[in-house]
Amino acid sequence: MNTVLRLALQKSGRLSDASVQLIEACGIRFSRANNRLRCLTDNFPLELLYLRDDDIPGYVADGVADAGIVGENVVAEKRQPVELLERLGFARCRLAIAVPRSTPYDGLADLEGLHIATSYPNLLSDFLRENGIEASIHEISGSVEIAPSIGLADAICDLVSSGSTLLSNGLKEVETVMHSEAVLIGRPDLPPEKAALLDALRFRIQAVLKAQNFKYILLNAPNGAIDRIVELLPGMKSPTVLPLAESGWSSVHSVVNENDFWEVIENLRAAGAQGILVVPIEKMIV
Ligand code: PRT
Ligand code: ZN
Repeated sequence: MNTVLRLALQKSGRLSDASVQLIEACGIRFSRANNRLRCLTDNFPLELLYLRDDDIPGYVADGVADAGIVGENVVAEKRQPVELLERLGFARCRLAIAVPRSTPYDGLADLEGLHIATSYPNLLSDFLRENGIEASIHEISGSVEIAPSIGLADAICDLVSSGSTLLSNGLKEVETVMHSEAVLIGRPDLPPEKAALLDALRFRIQAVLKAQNFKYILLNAPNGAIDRIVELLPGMKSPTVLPLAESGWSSVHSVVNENDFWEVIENLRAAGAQGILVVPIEKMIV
């Protein structure tokens, strides 16, 4: 039988759409029939399993799935023997401790003796132990943010992204326990044929992620400005410089990192660049 790699994705939730989009951006085609919990892809030896996110680290550790896409927070909480292979850059959030806005808070010592409600008892107890704080942990599985207002806890430890849920529940964020994003995890002991498939998938994922961080840039400049412009645009190896039909002018092509994009553009304009075009890159193989 041909080897197929089994990849676990969240069935429905905050990770689902972005996980599917990432697989599609890797050029892998599939159609998911309604409510099916597994599906084979058309043009890559890959089977997708749709699971609850909490179950993904365990299924990967047990070998039911070979790899999975899940929040780093869930991987850290579940403490299963899986390997973190790639950070995927979506579903960014933080696990944070929050107290009612009316509670004075000057630092970690103020958590001493409190009852803290959370769905992340392992991560919270590690954090409290590392900081020498004795507090009691009340594990609940959902709606953590209402625990203080119904008298169930003095504080909470929950995921935060925009902060608006805390705000609307009269809470303030006081400590960060961990930062998280979606990650690709894998079984450490994959047989060689499956390991080769996982490597091929990772290669495609890396190309997609790199492309997301870079833009392709084209500009025109007088020849006298080219040296300075080339310095500002290192590119993948070095920028391409082509003569324009108008003598004394050249066109420069390169890639630029999303993070320092605006600073680079301003510096390029100051150096004499004109007609700057910036276009997205679909895949980037370096
Ligand atoms: O059904 P299943 O068990 O699969 O899903 P789930 O309900 O357990 O998880 P889901 O879909 O809510 O979240 C999946 C993953 O998304 C999490 O494990 C995180 O890795 C990531 N993620 C990113 C978040 C958030 N941001 C987030 N804001 N998960 C949950 N939240 C919740 C948070 O718990 C709180 O209730 O959103 C609220 C806070 O959001 P803000 O924007 O108001 O701060
Ligand atoms: Zn869950």
